[in-house]
Amino acid sequence: AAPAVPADRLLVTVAPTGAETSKADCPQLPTTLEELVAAAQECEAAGAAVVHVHVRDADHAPTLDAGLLRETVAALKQSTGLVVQLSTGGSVHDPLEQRLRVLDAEPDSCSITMGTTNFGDDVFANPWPFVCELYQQAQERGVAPEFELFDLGHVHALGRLLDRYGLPVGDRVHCDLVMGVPGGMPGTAPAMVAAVAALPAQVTSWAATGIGRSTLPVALAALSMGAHLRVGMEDVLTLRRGVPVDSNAQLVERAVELGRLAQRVPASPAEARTLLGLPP
Ligand code: KMH
Ligand code: ZN
Repeated sequence: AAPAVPADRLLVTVAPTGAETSKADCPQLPTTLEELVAAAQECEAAGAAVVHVHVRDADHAPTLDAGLLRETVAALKQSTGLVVQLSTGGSVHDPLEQRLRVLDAEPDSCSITMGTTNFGDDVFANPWPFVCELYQQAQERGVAPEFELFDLGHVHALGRLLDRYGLPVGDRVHCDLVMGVPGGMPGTAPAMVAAVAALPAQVTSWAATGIGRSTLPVALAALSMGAHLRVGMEDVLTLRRGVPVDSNAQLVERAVELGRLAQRVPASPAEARTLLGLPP
C-alpha cells in the first residue's frame, strides 16, 4: 500500500498569479520569473507545499510559451522544494492545442478542469475529448493531475473519466473544488456538501478554493470537512473588504493559521508528493 500521510496534515496549495488579473491593476501580482520565484519561496516558508503556476510574458500578459514554461519549472524546482503544478487551463483565450502542450514542460503536476464552464462573461472551454486526451497524456508522462471541479457536473465527469481510463500514475486522485466562479457552483457550505457527496470513490484527497468574497466561507467549510486548501492571488485580491492583499505569503499564512485553529499541521512538500502519488 502507498505510504500514508498523517490525517492532521493540511495541504496548502498556492496559486500566486492566475491569468485574469493585470499587472496594471495589481502591481503586487508576481508576473516576472524573479517575482514568481520570490513569491514561491516566501509561500514555502509560510507553509505551502504546492505551487499552481500560470506564466506571464515580458508584457505581463498570460502566455503558454513552451520555453518560458520550461524555464519556470526549472527555476521553481531549483529554488524551492515545492511541488510544481502547471495550469493547463491557461486563460480563456488559449487554444486547446497549446494547452495540451503544457505537459512538454515536464511539471510534477498539472491542473485538469473537468468540463466547460461559463467564466464571468467568457467561456472556459474544456470539451470532453480534450479532457480525455489531456488526462491520457498526463498518465503517459507520469504527471500527477489535480482535477479542478467548478460544478457538480464536473464532479460526475471525473467519475466517468476514471472509470474509462483508470487511475493516474501513483494511484492517487486529488481534486480541488473551485467555488464561487460566476458561472460555476456557488462558494457555499451546502454546495460543498453536495459536491463532496458526489465525489467518485476513487478520490483520495480533495481541496477547495473560494473565489473572491467566497474565499473565507469556503476555506472554513473545507476545514470543517477535513479537506485541504488552495489560496492565492489567482483567486482573491483582498484580505477583507477594502483591504488589498500585499503578497501571496499573506494568504498562505492566513490559511495556515485557520488550519492551526482546526488542529491541522501544514503538509510538507514531501508529504504533498505522497498525497499526489509522486515519487519522493
Ligand atoms: N484561468 C482560468 C480560465 C486552471 O488553472 O487550470 C482557468 C484556470 C484553471 O485558472
Ligand atoms: Zn489556474
